[in-house]
Amino acid sequence: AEMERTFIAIKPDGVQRGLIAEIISRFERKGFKLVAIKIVVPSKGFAQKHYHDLKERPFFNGLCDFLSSGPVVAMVWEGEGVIKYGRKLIGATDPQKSEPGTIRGDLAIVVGRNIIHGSDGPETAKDEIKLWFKPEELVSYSSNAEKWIYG
Ligand code: DAT
Ligand code: MG
Repeated sequence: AEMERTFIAIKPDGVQRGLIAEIISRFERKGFKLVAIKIVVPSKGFAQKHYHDLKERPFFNGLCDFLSSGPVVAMVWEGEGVIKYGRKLIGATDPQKSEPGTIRGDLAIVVGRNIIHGSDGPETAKDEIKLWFKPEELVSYSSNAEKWIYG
């Protein structure tokens, strides 16, 4: 199995709406493995670092204010194809365009409150995991379910 890791964050709206367990359970039931998790209130400067690719966009300031407005559940999930498939589980950026069955499709309505973040590729996954977690916060372990998930 070609194991990958991706960075997933439940944003302040998802936390405040009580959707932590709902979101974790979708990744967990799929068969992905949780290898790091913490709850933090990012500073605005940290949010700007996280979203640095978007700094020229008109919504950048509001986005960074929002991400730093309350607790965020930061996670690293591991599994075969988890970067790309994690984005599929999340759905399109604009919840109006997200398919039903996706996290944003089922649980959000507007783009500015789309409840979850997921890395968009291998390079951003690596950078975001490094930004949010120290190496020792990532836990490598084997799960007994793996042989039933991957065969
Ligand atoms: P994604 O979170 O799907 O990777 P992105 O990286 O393009 O989307 O943008 C990051 C976040 O910025 C997104 O989750 C919500 C916000 N955002 C994106 N486009 C926006 C827009 N047109 N207006 C307001 N907020 C927007
Ligand atoms: Mg993005």
